Amino acid sequence: MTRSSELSAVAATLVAGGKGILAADESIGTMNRRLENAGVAPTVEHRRTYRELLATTPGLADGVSGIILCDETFRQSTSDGETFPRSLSVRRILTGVKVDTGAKPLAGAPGETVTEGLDGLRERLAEYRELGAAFAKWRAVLVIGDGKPGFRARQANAHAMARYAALCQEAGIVPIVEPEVLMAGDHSAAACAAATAVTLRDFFAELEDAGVALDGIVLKPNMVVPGEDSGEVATPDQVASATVGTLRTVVPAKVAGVAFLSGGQPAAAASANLAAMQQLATPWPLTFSFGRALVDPALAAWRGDPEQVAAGQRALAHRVRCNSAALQGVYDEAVEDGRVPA
Ligand code: 5MM
Repeated sequence: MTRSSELSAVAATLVAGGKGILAADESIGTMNRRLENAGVAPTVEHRRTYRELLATTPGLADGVSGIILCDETFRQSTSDGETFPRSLSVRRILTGVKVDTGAKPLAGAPGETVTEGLDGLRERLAEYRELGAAFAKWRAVLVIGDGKPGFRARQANAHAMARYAALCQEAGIVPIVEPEVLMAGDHSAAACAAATAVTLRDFFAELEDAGVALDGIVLKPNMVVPGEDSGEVATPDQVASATVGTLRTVVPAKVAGVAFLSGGQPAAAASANLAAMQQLATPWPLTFSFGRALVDPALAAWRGDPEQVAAGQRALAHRVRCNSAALQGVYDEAVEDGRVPA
């Protein structure tokens, strides 16, 4: 298999078969805050135990094609002494790794950020691949309001993203390209659609200029939703139509697949929106790459109690079942309430 066909095969595997991606790559600071909010001491061992709970959930591979880890977890081991990548491989789950080093204030663009992490990336990617990474993730963060996302933030982030994606493909790793337009704010769904469209347009221009093979990437965008403080309510059909309508205008058909982030939406809303999108025609498979909408119920059920590991795993398995049902067109209230198996 040539390197480019290997990349497109891995990208296709990530988005196919009624499966999606679990984003468990919170940076240490974010993970610590989430643990503390759940009443769990923010220690290395608790971060490891929590990720082991997620990764070893029985039946996870039925609905999850890949898990994104942060560097810390990637290098840790599960209780049986296997590294996380090896443990996932045994479970038929691909390992991904977040390779950016976070969003930092962008000079000349007050209130906006640029995601960093290009220094030494070629060497880091070679090591990640050697240790079992099949795919990687880089997240750019764009905000809406007062002329934002502005040209400088879009341009700087798009350029960095394209350099990251090209380096990944050179290393034989599928890049997940995540330009997240945040839900934070009181903007309308129409403003979100406009910001998402202009952002994606800039990102794809840079990806193409950098020679990135689009059939060897997975796009991880936000859904088109109203700002969380807008008071506007959008039904799943409205979210689906606005999201798919926006993506169809700017995302090339060659892209291997689209795996949405949840962005802070309630878990059930994210599933309902994903289900509604499956009813619309698109040139790419649409799936999930949720973080909070998959793991928040598991963290709340576990709360650091060794006696509640199974409860945490049941909570994650339920969310995975709901989202897998959404992909297969069989998601409804009964599935959400756990009254019928999907
Ligand atoms: C899991 O969170 C990811 C890493 O975030 P930080 O580096 O800021 O800690 C994040 O990139 C995540 O993959 C996406 O935001 C999608 O997560 P949600 O919760 O929005 O689905």
